[in-house]
Amino acid sequence: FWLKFYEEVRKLEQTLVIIKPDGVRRKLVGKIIQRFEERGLIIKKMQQKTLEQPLIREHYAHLKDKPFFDELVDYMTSGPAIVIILEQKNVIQIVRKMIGATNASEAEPGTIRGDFAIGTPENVVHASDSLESAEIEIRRFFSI
Ligand code: IDP
Repeated sequence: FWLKFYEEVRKLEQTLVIIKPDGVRRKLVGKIIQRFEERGLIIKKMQQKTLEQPLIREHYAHLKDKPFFDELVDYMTSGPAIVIILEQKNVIQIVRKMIGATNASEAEPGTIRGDFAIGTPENVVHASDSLESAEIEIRRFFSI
């Protein structure tokens, strides 16, 4: 029993999700969280906070040379966001599929962006895209 239990627990993965300021402003928090719960994903931590500029500049450092970088930083720091750690088997890939493509025009209906987003940078949610970035982002946004 214990060996099986240990093996099941070991397979669990965690990802970092952010309901971005437009999602909070538009009161979509309940609907978005409901989707994750209905899918069977476990909320390990959840906190509302207004994200600080240096944190967001670090988080989006890979985009710092893009023409929309300043607009992106202003948007992400424009009001309260909800940061969430979700846990489940294969949760990183599952949540990336659930949020849909970055650009609203390419996001499939049924995905969070496909149902709620109209453009960029305001695309409602963020989710980690790999095991490596999930670990970094969980530490970054929860300082653990
Ligand atoms: P992701 O959020 O789907 O992982 P990234 O390419 O890492 O996609 O982009 C990060 C965020 O930057 C996007 O979620 C969006 O808010 C913003 N963004 C991406 N491309 C554009 C753009 O062409 N114009 C404005 N904002 C953009």
